[in-house]
Amino acid sequence: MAHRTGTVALVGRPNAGKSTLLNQLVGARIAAVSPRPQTTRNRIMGVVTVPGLQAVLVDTPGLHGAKSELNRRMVMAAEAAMAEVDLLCWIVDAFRPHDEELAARFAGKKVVVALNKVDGFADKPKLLPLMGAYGQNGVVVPISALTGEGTDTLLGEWAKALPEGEALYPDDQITDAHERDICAELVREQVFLLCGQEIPYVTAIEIEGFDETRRNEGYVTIHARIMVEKQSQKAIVVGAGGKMIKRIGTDARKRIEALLDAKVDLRLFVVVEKDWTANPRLLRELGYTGE
Ligand SMILES: Nc1nc2c(ncn2[C@@H]2O[C@H](COP(=O)(O)OP(=O)(O)OP(=O)(O)O)[C@@H](O)[C@H]2O)c(=O)[nH]1
Ligand SMILES: [Mg+2]
Repeated sequence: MAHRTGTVALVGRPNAGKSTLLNQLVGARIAAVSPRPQTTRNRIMGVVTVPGLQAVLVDTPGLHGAKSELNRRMVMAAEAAMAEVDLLCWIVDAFRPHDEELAARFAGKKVVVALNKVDGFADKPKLLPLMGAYGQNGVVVPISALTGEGTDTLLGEWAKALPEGEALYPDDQITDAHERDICAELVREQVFLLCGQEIPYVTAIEIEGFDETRRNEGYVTIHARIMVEKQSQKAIVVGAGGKMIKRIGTDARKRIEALLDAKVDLRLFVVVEKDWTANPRLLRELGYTGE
């Protein structure tokens, strides 16, 4: 078969496992993953290269009924990605009932359905009714984004659906995202994992400094601002005696060190920016443009 190359958007509901699949396929943590819905806020690009196929992936925010300005821009970013790609890979959670609303929305589009989280099903025949229902939208491949089960079959189905073409990226390139932006994602991920209540949804990260003058000796220094909306939220992120911010810093640093393959000095500062989630100028500065 001729070599295939094309763009694939990972789309679906919040929490279905889109970012987990991106990380699994590129073999690194470049997208934030958490048990909370609406973890992803922007499009994140990844490249998967296997014999005969190069797929340029776009991880997108989950499709949901957006209310706030930030959420509206998240959904816009997902829709913009969907309009531009060769193929949609619709990630669905095998633990949830058939999603008729999105099925109607994707009808007639070129779609491969990834029925995700099947590692949680000891009894695989139980998946058959769901596979039948989603089969109306396209080929259905049961996968586990977490373990990688089924992902080879998924790539095979993508290859069948993508156009012929030569690879566009070197085979060791996994993303075009800037390292500093991925670092911001990895800090934000820890806020999603460690902070309760509304905190993740009022937090944004800005990398203020990324000093790699000693990178060849294996050291990188990163200064990041953790932005929240109110003083009371700042108190929660800092935690009693600075405990929470310390934990966020330690856990994020480990993941950033793995990404950069260097020792990292990660310095975090928590700042209050009143109502940033509704402020168009700040949203734009933070890269939440809806594109
Ligand atoms: N058991 C199991 N859990 C999974 C699998 N894939 C994802 N998860 C879990 O599902 C949760 C959501 O995963 P994400 O990858 O953040 O989901 P997402 O679709 O990117 O979500 P948003 O960014 O909020 O739209 C996390 O707790 C993951 O660990 C899987 O194959 N098996
Ligand atoms: Mg995500």
